[in-house]
Amino acid sequence: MNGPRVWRCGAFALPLARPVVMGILNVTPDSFSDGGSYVDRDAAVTAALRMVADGADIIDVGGESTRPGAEPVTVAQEAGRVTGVIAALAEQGVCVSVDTRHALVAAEALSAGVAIVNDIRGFTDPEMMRVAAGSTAGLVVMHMLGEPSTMQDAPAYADVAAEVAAYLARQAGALERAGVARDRIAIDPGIGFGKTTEHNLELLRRLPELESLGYPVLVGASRKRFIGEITGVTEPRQRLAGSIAAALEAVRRGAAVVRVHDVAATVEALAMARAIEGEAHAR
Ligand code: HH2
Repeated sequence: MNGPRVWRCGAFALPLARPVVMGILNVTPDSFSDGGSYVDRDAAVTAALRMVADGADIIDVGGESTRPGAEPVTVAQEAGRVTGVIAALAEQGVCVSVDTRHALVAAEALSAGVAIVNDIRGFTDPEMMRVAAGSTAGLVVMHMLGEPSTMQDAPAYADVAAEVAAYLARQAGALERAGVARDRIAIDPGIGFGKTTEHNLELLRRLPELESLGYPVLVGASRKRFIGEITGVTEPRQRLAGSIAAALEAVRRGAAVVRVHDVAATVEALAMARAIEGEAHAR
């Protein structure tokens, strides 16, 4: 890739020579695919450590579902859901990311020890920008069209890949101007966030255009609805095969980080694909 060789995230420097795997931990009662499983803190920590043992490099902790139609939570509720789990995992040396669009949650998560702030709003909120710039955390700038509650109401683009790339370049540039070192920033097309199935497919197909911006590209396609539309698998938890295909194709087109629910299976599939490419076998 054209970008940095490591992604600097607080105390961590994640090598980008092989794909980085981000395991998803939703501590929400209503997330679309695994909601309700990890509301208990100990169960959440156990599940996260399992993902680390399976080969996850990062655990992405989210306390608010962004599923269209999800129950709204207050910022205090969201912070309360995530901080205990983050602190427990950070204490064990895990590279933890917080999935939030709220500056206050990001600030509390940073105090609890997160190494990465993953903002689906792409740091468009000035307060979020200030919190991020004042930290040493890695930052994921994601593209979303509109707001979660309305984003799937007929999303339209003249050229989806060009518009997403322009947005990501603009937001990453704004972070750099606010003092964030370039090697702390990753960019993400936001699969499913204000996109039709065709938009998602085109973004994956044209991932090299995003990679050429020079930041590591993160892709989160795991279990998403467009996979169900293509494969006919309606139950999100059963979309493993389609999710793995999407992760492999994303990596083949330049993704540096994949955000996934099924860590063990994804890690195995990536190892196999890498071996075929002639890369070193060991992960
Ligand atoms: N997708 C979801 C949430 N956060 N963050 C990034 N950077 N990229 C993504 O594609 C992304 C994300 C949605 O998936 P999930 O967390 O499984 O569900 P929910 O929104 O219901 O919590």
